[in-house]
Amino acid sequence: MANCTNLVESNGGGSLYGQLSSDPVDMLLEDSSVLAVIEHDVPCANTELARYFRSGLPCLGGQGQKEVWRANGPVESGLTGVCYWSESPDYLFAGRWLPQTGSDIVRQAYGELLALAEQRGFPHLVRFWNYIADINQGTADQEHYRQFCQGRHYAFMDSGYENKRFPAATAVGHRYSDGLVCMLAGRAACDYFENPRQVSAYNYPRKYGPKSPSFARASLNEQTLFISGTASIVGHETQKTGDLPGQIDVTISNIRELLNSIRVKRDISRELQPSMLKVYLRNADDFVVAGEQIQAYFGTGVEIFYVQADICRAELLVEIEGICVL
Ligand code: 3EB
Repeated sequence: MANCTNLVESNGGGSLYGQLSSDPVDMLLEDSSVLAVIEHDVPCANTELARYFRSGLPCLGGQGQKEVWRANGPVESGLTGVCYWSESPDYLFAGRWLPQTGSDIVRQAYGELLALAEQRGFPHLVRFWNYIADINQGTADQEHYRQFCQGRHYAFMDSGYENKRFPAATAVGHRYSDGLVCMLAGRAACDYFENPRQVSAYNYPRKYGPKSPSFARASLNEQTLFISGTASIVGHETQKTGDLPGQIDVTISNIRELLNSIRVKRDISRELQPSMLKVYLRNADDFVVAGEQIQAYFGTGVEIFYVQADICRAELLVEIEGICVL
């Protein structure tokens, strides 16, 4: 491809590749090895197409506006109910639009996605990306994020998923009316990891909402580690409210500690470095300052992509997700 940066060069099994691209969507979709294109910097609205999704998140910096997930052979795609899906021999990617907010629609959407993964023979959840409309709108337990967490919790319970099988995830917000849930699932088992510095999200106390968030801090599929959206949270408490550089420091320390604990568990001697980071900033104006701080920390070996997004707790200014090849 002409205009691509690799997110995952190879995952050991060599059958899933992630890239950032500035190629036109039509050109990307002509390639039958493309599992999914997620375009940023365009409104989040139902594309009515399999393999093509829109996040609703403005781009701030980095190479290209599209995330591209590819398999190493032709993919099959289709529509089941209202879930758009595509699959390679090893992976299923599916997207389900959310025409409104609230717990019930999320429960239904997640129920459909989990059933699809089961039916098509991909029972191992790798990663979810959730793009939620007006995520911080609504007060107390009616806040859209809390309603989202409640619906997701019930769907996982309905489908018999235990905490220990929750995958990595990100849940961020935009200002468009449609929400979107994207799911990556695999045929092969994943390992799921928690962060020693953080209370597991599924054990967060009641004060954060009626049902705790259902996700793991990282999923390992073959040799690819998917790091969940990570923020300035230690234990379960937000750190450095109102202090962007402080939040970035805590977030990076959290990622470091997560990677180090995985390194020790897997008996790896070298330090683990992410190959790609995606940075979500609440305030677009913070891009230059945040970019300098994050770039200075990670240097040039890491591909970093910046988008504007609302983050699930109103006081959080930054969230960082990533990929690391073990
Ligand atoms: C946190 O650690 C920050 O609800 O799916 C990060 C990643 C966050 C995923 C989710 C939420 C989610 O609680 C927020």
